[in-house]
Amino acid sequence: MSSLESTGIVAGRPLCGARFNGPAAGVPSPEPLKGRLWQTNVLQDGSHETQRVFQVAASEGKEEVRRRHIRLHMEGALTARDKVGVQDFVLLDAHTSESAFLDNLRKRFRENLIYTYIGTLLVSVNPYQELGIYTLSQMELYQGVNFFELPPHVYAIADNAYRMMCSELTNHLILISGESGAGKTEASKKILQYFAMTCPMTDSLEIARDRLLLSNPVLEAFGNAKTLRNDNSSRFGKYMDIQFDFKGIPIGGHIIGYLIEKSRVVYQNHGERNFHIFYQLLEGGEEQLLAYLGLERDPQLYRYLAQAHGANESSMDDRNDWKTVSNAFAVIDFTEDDLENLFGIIASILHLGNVCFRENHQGCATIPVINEIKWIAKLLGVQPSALLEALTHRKIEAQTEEVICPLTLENSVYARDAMAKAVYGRTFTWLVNKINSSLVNKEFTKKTVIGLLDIYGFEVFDKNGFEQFCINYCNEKLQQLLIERTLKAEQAEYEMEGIEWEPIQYFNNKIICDLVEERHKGIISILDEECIRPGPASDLSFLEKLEEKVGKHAHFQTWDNLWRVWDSKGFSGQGSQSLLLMGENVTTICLESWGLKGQRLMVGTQFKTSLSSLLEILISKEPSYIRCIKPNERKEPSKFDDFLIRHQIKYLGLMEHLRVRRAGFAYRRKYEHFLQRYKSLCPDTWPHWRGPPAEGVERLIKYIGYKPEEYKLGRFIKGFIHRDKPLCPDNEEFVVFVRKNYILNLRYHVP
Ligand code: AOV
Ligand code: MG
Repeated sequence: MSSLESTGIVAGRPLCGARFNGPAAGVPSPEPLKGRLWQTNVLQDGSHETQRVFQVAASEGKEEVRRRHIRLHMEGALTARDKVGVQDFVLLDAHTSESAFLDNLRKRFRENLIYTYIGTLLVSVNPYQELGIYTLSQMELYQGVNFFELPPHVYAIADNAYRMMCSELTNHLILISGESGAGKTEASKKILQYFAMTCPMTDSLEIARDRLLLSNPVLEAFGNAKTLRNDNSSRFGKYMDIQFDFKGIPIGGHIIGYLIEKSRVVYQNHGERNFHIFYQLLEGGEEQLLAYLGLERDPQLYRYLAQAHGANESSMDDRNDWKTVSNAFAVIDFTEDDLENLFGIIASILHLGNVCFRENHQGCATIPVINEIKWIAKLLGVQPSALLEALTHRKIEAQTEEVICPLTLENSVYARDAMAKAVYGRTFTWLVNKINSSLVNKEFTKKTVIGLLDIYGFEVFDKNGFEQFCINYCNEKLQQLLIERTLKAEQAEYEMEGIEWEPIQYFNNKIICDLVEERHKGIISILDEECIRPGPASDLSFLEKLEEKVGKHAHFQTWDNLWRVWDSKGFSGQGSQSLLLMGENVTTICLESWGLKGQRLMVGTQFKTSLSSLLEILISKEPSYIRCIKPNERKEPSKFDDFLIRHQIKYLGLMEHLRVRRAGFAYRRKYEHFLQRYKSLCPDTWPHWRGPPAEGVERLIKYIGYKPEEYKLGRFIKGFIHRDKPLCPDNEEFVVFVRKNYILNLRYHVP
């Protein structure tokens, strides 16, 4: 038995960072290598199931909990691997099939183990039930612990990002993706809570922490809604920076909101609801407030709430949520005036929806009952006559003057709904800005951030509008980013380093992104052209243009006045991987344009632009990934729908990711850093190595007993490109690659 295969778990704080780019923060150098050892068992396939136990000098109590936890996990892993599966897919047999992948996920799900790693990427399956795994003691457990020492958890991802940020003073990003209802928003909330509860804190900064936490319920009230796929579905994209000072104290934050689904204000699919805030206000609002706003409690009295019949079957506790939101407003510094204005607007929208039109003899729209108009005018502080005119007339700019024309009944209804949507959209933007001004911390100039991205997940309904197109396009872009950074960049790095490597095939969805966004040729460009072309634009003429310009594209199809983009020829013919569907009224929605430095930007282009600036933000940070999976369509606990999950494994590219991870080298360090960190494991290099670092590393690795296939030494490269850092010609680096983190985590000896 080589020294590696023997036992070998060392006490002390974790010795190597879970990720290949560095040690965990606050981790002392490996000098104090004393303490207890734990048995590590090598399984037949050479993998290791046990977790290293180490001592945490600071807290015996915590250590006890951790040890018990690890023991339990160990027992589980060793005696019942068949039952609970493996906690890292990398440990599955060498030629893992999709079925084996699915089996492992299923086994774990049955045991309520919803998290599994693929290397450092976390796969999470929505349990649709409270599991008791987000307690304070769990949070404590994961603090400062190396990735593979405890069962996979979203806290491990959070903690790792935090520690890396603290030690290397770099900005980080936790990118959460998955389809609608897969658990992204929940994961992002758990991460935020983790930081709030575990980071160091001072009295004066407690308020900043509370505001960060409480921004969530407020934004969810206004930006989330019940859909057929998720009772609390995010209807906007959210990117949040949590800012930390140099001591790692959370000091503030900043939020960017992306394209709120405004159409929901006036229309919802059958069984869905409008944004939560409307129901919360009616259900929980104080009598006095409702009287002031002229509202009744029953949602059925309002057209914008009643039409989809979704209000009755909600799992949301609107009354309780109202209390949470009211309390949050107080902490986030909303004044009485702010709230009066805000709820004045929300109430106005409900009144607006109830405005009815009638056709007069000339075929023009009139408003026979003006009760609602009076309420809106009062609440918004406008003249009733101006409002009446805005709803039933439109201005046409003739050459020298403005002409006021009456609207038809149909156009008035459209104007009413457009007004409601515009008002809501702007109110949401105002809300985000207002929250930001309370989160910003001007005192600290030097700060690092951890970004959290929680967007609306991929979704397809029976009826899909322009918003679904944008949402799904956004998901394609994120998938593209993931492919670029994990699959493509990873393989390119091996090539550059001269590491022997058999390329792994993957489906690159760039072709889908190009189809949507390419300049002059993509769908968004075609849409813009159609909208600004003189003469009437209609969905039909747009459809014709699409047929003409992209009709022959392998991933595009039109039928029955609908069109879709999809990937039916996905990676190795595995069926539908990406899908974008489109309903009617595209051109009308896209004609909604607004001024920007004198230009008029179409909504699609605007979205594309904001997405590309989001990607710039994302690319500039060191990423961690959480891939969320939805277990069934019925929002039920314990139901593992093989077909649905297999489909997600495919289009999330998890198998490809696993292949790259498995064949790849999870851990890589510059020679000097590697040597510095592990020199104590070999008498030749301990305490000092005087020769070239590369030789020292070779000596060390041989002494430890790594097999040749377990490590590779990178070649000397001038201008080595490290991930996103630009080529830097003076930076000569040597890199050592080690295949599995486990090797370093679990197998070393005290010399
Ligand atoms: P999403 O963010 O991915 O969908 P959510 O995070 O809102 O999905 O999760 C949907 C629901 O699943 C939640 O409201 C919870 O009831 C349940 N859930 C999710 N994660 C957990 C968990 N870890 N533990 C217990 N229950 C959970 V969307 O915003 O629709 O794309 O667009
Ligand atoms: Mg969500």
